[in-house]
Amino acid sequence: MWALRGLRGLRGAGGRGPWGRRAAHSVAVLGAPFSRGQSRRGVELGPGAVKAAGLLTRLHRLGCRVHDFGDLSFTSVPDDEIYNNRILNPRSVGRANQELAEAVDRAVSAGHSCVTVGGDHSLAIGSISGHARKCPDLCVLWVDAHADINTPLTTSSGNLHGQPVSFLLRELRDKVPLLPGFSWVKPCLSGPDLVYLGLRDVDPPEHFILKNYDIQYFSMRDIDRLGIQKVMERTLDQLVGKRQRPIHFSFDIDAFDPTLAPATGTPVMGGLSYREGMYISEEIHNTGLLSAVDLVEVNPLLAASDEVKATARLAVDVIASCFGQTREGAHAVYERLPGPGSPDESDSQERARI
Ligand SMILES: [Mn+2]
Repeated sequence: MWALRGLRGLRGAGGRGPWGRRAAHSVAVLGAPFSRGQSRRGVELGPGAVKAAGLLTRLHRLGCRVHDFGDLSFTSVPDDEIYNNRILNPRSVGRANQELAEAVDRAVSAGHSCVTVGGDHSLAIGSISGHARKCPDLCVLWVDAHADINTPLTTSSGNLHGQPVSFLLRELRDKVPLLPGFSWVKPCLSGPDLVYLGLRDVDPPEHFILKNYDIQYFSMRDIDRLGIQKVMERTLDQLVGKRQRPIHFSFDIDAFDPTLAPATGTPVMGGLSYREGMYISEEIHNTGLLSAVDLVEVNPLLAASDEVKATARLAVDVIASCFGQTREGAHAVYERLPGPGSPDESDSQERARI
């Protein structure tokens, strides 16, 4: 059983029940203040910023049953030596992700949709692994400027936030060395279970992997060419067209254009517009199959305070759209339009006549 089983069969109905009311989501919100998958200070403050922008209230107002799981406190690993002259903080990243995997597994097993707020994108190793324990047939939509699929042998930065997907793919098993702290990680995805959206900064080895391992991706150029509607149609067709299964939505805030999301560590020009971002999230909601979300890479130390607020608000908008916020409006709590003959009105007219 996975979190949103009750919404099955509502695809195309805007996620609403037969009476126009939304089925309530039960949502666990998990803060993951982790930054050691990359080298810039501040991304561990992301969960605080996104919560300060009103995440819990927004979900509550949408009619979700919200369970605030607080922030994980990750075990610190002293003397985390560089691995193979290249990989930074392997034991810290391995350990934090092991802890996150357990938390996500618990949340999903308790029947919640799990929202992990990062933190850097190395967290997807734990979040997807934990989700897959309960939902082994899950699929992943990865929205990002980057493919994050370097292996520890192809990375040029040594930062593990650029490598999480390589640890998750079965096809790359024999290309990825065992890092200290990673012995618990078991690849849980195959190429066809994954689609990328928003790519525009892909390293040559990553491009080689995408092409040679038959991984579907829609770069920003593809979005320019096809339009976001067609791109989402093809994406969902591949992931859940043949069989319904839980969706893991892994959203890096740097997928957006830096003019919209400046407070992030590796911004790249030419990203998603606000409307494209909302459309993607709304379509994910409309499947009725969303089971877990990662919202990562908001870094409050890398921009001015109003820019940080705008970036965090954008993150909240993405998550809210995943859980039923619509741009055309909704009337979840509004059941009857008052008319001249409604009881209150006739009482007052009666009184007026007397
Ligand atoms: Mn990323």
